Amino acid sequence: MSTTETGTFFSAEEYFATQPPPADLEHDIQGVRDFIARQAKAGRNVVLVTSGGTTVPLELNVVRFLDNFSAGTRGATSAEYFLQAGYAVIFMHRQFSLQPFSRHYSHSTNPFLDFLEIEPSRDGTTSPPEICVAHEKRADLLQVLTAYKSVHAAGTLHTITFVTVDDYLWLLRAISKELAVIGRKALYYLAAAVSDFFLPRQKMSIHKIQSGKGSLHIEMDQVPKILKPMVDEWTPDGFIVSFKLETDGDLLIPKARVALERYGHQVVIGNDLHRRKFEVVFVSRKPLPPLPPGVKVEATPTPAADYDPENPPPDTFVETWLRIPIPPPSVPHTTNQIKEIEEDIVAELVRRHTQWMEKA
Ligand code: 9Z3
Repeated sequence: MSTTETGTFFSAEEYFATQPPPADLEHDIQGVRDFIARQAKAGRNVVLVTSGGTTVPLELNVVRFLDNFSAGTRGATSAEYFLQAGYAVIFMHRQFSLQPFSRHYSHSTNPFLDFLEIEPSRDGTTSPPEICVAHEKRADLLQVLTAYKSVHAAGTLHTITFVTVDDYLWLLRAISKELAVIGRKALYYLAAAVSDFFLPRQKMSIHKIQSGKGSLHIEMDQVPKILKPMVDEWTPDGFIVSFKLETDGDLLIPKARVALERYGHQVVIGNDLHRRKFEVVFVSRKPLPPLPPGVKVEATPTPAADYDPENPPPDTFVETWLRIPIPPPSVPHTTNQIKEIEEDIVAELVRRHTQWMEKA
C-alpha cells in the first residue's frame, strides 16, 4: 500500500487481502462454474456482461452510500443482442437495475399494469373477470416474450447480482478466473459504472454517522486498477472490452488510449454521458504490420526509455465511431421498433471477437 500526500493507493493484491468477500461468494461462483461447464460442453462462446452502478457504503451498518450513475440500460440491452448472436451470457448486474427482456417493461417508463385490461366475465355472473393484454401492446410483448422463453429453454442466461463496489470486484475476479478455462471463447463486456473511490472497512464508522458537528469530511481511497491483473493474471486469453464514461467529450479518446496502454486489453468503448445512446467510439491498438518473411520475434520489445504510458503516441491507435440517428421525441422509447445502438456495438464486437479466436 502506498500513501502519498493525496491519498492511499491499494494494489489489487492488497485490496483483496484487506477487504472481506461478499458472504455468498462461494455459492454464487459454484453456480457460475456449473453454467460455464454446460456452455463449454455445448461449444458456445460466453460473454460476461457487467451492468449498473456500484455503491460505496459510508457506514458498516449502512444507512448512507455513494452511488455511480447507471440505469443498466447498456448492459441489459447488450445482453439481449449477445444472446441473439448465439453467445451464452453471464449477466452480473446491480441489484434492481434493468435486466434483459424485463427492461422493456420497466416500472417507470412502461409499467406492466398499464397494458393489462380486465374483461368482464362472459356469462355475466358466475366466472371471474379475465385479464388480457391490451390489443396495441400485443405485437411488442409477443416478440419479447418469445425471445425470453427461448433463452430460458436453452439455459443460456445466468444472472448474478452485486450492490457495492466490493461485491463487484470480488465477483469480477472470481468469474474471470472461472471463465479463463474457456480461453479465447470468453468475452468480457464491462459496462457497469464502477466507483473510482472507496472507503476501506478499517476506516468505516460502525454505526450511522451522526449529524450535529457541522460539515461531513470523508477521505476515500482509490479503487485499485483491476484491469491490469485481469489481463495479466486472471484471464490472459479473454477478449476484454471496457467502457470509458466522460462528461467532457474531448477527454474520451485520450483517456481511452491511456487505459489501453496501461492495461493492455483489447477495446475501450468511449461514451459521452449525454450522447451515449446515439454515439460511441471504439478505441483499439493498430494491428502490428506483418514481419518480413523469415524474421522471428525473440522477445517482447522493451519500451524506449523516454516512453510515457500516460501520453502514448497517437499513431499507435485506431478509432471507429458508431452512430445511429437520434429518434424524434414523438417516438415513444417503449416500443421495440426503434433502433438501439447496442445492436451495432454487439455486432462489431462479435466480428472482432471472432477474428481474435481465429487468430489463435
Ligand atoms: C459506461 O460507460 C456505460 O456505457 C454507462 C451506461 C454507465 C454510461 P446506462 O446503464 O449507462 O445505459 O444508464 N460504463 C462504464 C463506466 C465506468 O465506470 N468506466 C470506468 C471509467 O470511466 C472504467 S471501468 O473510468
